[in-house]
Amino acid sequence: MKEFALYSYFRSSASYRVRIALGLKGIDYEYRAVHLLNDGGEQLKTDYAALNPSREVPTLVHRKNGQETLIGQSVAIIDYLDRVAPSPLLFPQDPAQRAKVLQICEVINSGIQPLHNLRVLKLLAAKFDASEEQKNEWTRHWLTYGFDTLEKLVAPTAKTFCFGDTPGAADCFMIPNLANADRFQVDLAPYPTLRRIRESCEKLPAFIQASPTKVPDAPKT
Ligand SMILES: N[C@@H](CCC(=O)N[C@@H](CS)C(=O)NCC(=O)O)C(=O)O
Repeated sequence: MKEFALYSYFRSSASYRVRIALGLKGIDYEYRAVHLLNDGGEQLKTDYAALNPSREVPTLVHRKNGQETLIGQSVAIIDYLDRVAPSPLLFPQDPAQRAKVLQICEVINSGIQPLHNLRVLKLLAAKFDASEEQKNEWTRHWLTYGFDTLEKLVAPTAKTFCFGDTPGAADCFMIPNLANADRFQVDLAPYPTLRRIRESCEKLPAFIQASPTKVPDAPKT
C-alpha cells in the first residue's frame, strides 16, 4: 500500500494540477480513477461523496502512522504536499512571492475553471436548453477572459516558468488550463508568454506523465 493515493479523472484539470505537483515532488502514488460521466457521474455516488462532500475530483489520501488524511481542493492539496514533502517547494516562502503565485493559481482556480466546470455546463443544458455549441462558446469566452488576465499577470515575472526558472504551483495550474484551450479551440497566438511557459513545461517528465493522455484512465485509442 502506497503512502499517497489520488482520486482523479484523466481530463479533470484540477486533478491534472495535483498530478503535476506529485510528479515534481517525485511522489509515487496510487491512482484511483473516478469517471465523471459514466453512470451519471461516479463523483456523485454516495461512497465518493462521503470522501469529498464537494462531489468533485481531486481528492488526496495520505496514509501515515496508521492515520488517513483526506484532502479536497487542489490549492489545499498542493499546499499540504509542500508541508509534508517540502522538496521541492512549489509555493515560494517569501510572503510577497507566495501571494503572487497564489494570485495566478486563484485566477485559474476561482476565476476560470468553475465557470466551465461539468456541473455548470450540465445546468446550462438542463435548465436553459444550451446546445453543445452554446456551451463551447460559453467556455471559450471564460477561457479567453482568463488568458487575457494571465498573460498580463505572468509576463513581468515569468522566466523559463511562470515564476522564475524553476517550475512551481503556478505552472501546475497553468498547464492544465492551457490544455483546456486546446480542447475548446481557443487561439493562443495573443499569449506569447503563456505559450513559452508551456514549451518549457512540456519538456519535463512530471508534466508529461501527468498529462490526460498518459494516466491510467486515459481512453485507449
Ligand atoms: N476548485 C476545485 C475544483 C474541482 C473541480 O471542479 N473538479 C471537477 C473536474 S476538473 C469536477 O470534479 N467536476 C465534477 C462535476 O462538476 O460534477 C479544485 O481545485 O480541486
